[in-house]
Amino acid sequence: MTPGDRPHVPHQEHDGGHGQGAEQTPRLAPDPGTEDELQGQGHDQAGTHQQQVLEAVEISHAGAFWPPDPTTLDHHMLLETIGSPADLRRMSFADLDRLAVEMRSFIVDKVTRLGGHLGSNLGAVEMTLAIHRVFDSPKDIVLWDTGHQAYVHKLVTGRQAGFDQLKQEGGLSGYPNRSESEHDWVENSHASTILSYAHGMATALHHSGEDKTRRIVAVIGDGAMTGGMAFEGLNNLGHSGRRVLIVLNDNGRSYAPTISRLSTSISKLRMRPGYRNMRNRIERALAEMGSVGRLADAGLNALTIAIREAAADPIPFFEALGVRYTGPFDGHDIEEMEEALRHAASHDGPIVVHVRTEKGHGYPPAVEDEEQCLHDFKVVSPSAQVDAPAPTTWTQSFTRALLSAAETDSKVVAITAAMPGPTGLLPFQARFPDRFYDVGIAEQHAVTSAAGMAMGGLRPIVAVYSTFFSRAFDQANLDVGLHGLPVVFALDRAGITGDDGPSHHGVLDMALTLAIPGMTVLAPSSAEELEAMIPTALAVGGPAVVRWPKGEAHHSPDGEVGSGLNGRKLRSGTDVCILAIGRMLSPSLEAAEELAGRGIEASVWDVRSVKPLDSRMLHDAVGHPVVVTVEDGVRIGGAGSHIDAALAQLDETRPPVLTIGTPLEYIDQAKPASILSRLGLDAAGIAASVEKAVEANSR
Ligand SMILES: Cc1ncc(C[n+]2csc(CCOP(=O)(O)OP(=O)(O)O)c2C)c(N)n1
Repeated sequence: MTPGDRPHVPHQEHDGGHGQGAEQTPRLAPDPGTEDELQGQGHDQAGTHQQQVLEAVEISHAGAFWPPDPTTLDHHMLLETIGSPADLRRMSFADLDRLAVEMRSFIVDKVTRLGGHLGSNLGAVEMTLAIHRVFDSPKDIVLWDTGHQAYVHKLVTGRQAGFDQLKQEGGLSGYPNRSESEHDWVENSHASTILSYAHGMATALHHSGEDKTRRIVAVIGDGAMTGGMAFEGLNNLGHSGRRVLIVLNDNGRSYAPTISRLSTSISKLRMRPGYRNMRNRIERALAEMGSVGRLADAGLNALTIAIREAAADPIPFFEALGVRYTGPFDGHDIEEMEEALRHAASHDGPIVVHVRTEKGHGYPPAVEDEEQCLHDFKVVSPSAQVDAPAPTTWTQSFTRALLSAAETDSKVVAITAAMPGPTGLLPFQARFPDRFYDVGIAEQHAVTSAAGMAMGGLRPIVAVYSTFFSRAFDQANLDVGLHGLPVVFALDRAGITGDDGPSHHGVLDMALTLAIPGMTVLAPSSAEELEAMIPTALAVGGPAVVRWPKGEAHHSPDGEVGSGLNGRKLRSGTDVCILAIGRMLSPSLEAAEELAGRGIEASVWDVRSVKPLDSRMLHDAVGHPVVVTVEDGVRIGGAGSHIDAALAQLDETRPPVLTIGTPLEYIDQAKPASILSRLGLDAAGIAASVEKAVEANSR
């Protein structure tokens, strides 16, 4: 298979691979339990999944490295010898454990200096090493769901040097990236897609006849497993019988503890040694029976199901779908992982290898971070004064507005798709635990669930990043919009977000939400405006969006805010009317100042409500010789196009309208300021565009 423009990968075999010279039988654990224990376990579902996962398998502390041993912190001797996965296969298990320590110290060092995903990567070290020893990438295809946990994969595939530019402009991506390596297949960051990719690639291998010689390994976290697409992919894999090995990396967490009964049930079942040993004994007996045993192996799943049913166990979810299950295994024990993977690799069909890991493993600041295990690490700007109070973020303003709305109206509830911390909902959760809903990484479900809540009389606020809202467009359009339901979408990280690259920019929400009939669309230009707009959005009585950018909030230039759905004029001039959307007000005002110095007098409006538009503002705009709209989302189909259409309706002979926004292209990672400047969306760029438009019109 050569998907897309992928170079064809030669199919050489290697000694350490799953296909040749590899031990095929599972390692058998000592037998401390009996079948009676299997019967005798309680079925209490209480307690968090995280606790149960932690209890399910005794995890190894190999690879723990903090406080650092100076001999390993300063020198990455083994790491320096790793240029490709083949180098791992020459190493002893003792050296691999030491390599894991080196990798952790390397990752902590780079990520704490440059920012990036930390806890997720520290937890995936041994698992990744085992995968790359057992499978022969890129002949075998290793796929990462979300892709935020692939740093070790990058280290193993010859990209150590790139870590000095991790997530920087022109530097190493924080996710797999096809232009970086032939070992990367998917450029992702949106969760729960990998089983679908895996199914598709397995189907392609089937068509090309390569499915007997090449394996597909799909790594997915327990958090990502909560997404609808993951279930759809699993269902299809089980039904089609495609040969895919799924590594379920179960650390019990998304950012916060994972919202999933599925993993909880499985962990409870597997923690019973009786079950595990029984299955191992059956498998061992079948292996000893040779070809007869292989035939009988086909019946093992049915037998397993029967055993579980007899024990009134939780529904064997995977196997009911036709996906074989093995585990759980200690994801920090490379040897155990390898044996589990080799064994699973011999299965001719879809199989889950359930691996238990600890998020942040080996680094106490991450392990002990209850909020999100240092899921991602943000570097504080060196220019920030140590003693100065941290500046208010847009998210913090939202939190304040949300709390205040919830105090006023007991029907206000808040919903997150597995991101309570980043979307600012934790204080709400603490204050109103019964009105807080984390639905898992399930944006589509979140939105339709909100529709149901609104039908039942609640006032749901769905707090979601702009980029992840795209997932739920259909639900917002039909399940909320078509029914005219009062659901408020609180879209954080709208606009250019920066170092997470093309998949994380929030440049589509404006175009998407404006296309939904009856949707009110609000864009605050400041923290104060944001706080004013949440009650406005709740008051419109139908679907409404409030969208704001990432990072430090702007403040209202004159300390004032607008009201309701009105625009607000901040500056008057006769040469041009600038209609600024949301955060673009600030650079637009600066641009107007610059233009005044060049003899061009501009009116500037803070549009505030992009839909409906303030008719006073539209009438004022058409009275100028030129109108310019400025937004930080896609120009085509965005707020500017919408305003242009409204002006055309108002006055057929309207003045020329210049729409400034982001281009229809995938925008690479870089600091937001650098991207905005490149796109002409900073004050200087806006001033230059406006000046050109005014000059062109006066010719
Ligand atoms: C569709 C979507 N929604 C939200 C996110 C934000 N997000 C990134 S990683 C993550 C948690 C993933 O948890 P898990 O898959 O268990 O991986 P872990 O980090 O725990 O290893 C979330 C919610 C996302 N990437 N994609």
